[in-house]
Amino acid sequence: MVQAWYMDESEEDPQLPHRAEPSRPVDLQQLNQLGVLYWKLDADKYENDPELEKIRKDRNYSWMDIITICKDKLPNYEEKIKMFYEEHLHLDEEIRYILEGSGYFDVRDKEDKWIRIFMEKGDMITLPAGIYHRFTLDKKDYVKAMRLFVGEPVWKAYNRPADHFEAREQYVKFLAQTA
Ligand code: KMT
Ligand code: NI
Repeated sequence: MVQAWYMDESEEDPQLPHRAEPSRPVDLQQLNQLGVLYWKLDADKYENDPELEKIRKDRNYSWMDIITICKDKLPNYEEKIKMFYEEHLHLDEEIRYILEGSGYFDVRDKEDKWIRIFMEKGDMITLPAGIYHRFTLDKKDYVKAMRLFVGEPVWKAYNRPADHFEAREQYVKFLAQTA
């Protein structure tokens, strides 16, 4: 089961859960309506997993690498952490599969409210092109994730506002035609 919820408005440490009170959980159907896809896999067998291979084949996720995000392992850690948490979009899907550790992906809903998605070992997610989002580690300060891409990766992030891009316009249209 995906673990997601609406966030509170507090300006406190972003690495805290920030669950709205009273709690407003978000289910997979709500995420799907935002164009967010989610799978639960067995991360212990990521090197040889027919389920993962099927997803990659079906969705053309031909490219992949593995990134470890923690102070000691990621070059320019502080700078990257800051970038990840700036609200931004990409012109392509953002696809992540958590192999170890955990973190939060935050996405904007249709009313521009933040939904926080807790991602831990075995969780795989696709954020659609054009969705405003951000990422932070949680208080455990560690994640190892597979990054996938359709063809050669483009890491370029456009911080909000970035509404004039075709990918954004397409995404806004997509939102308008789902329930
Ligand atoms: C991104 O683009 O936000 C990242 O690669 C960081 C998250 S990977 C768990
Ligand atoms: Ni991103």
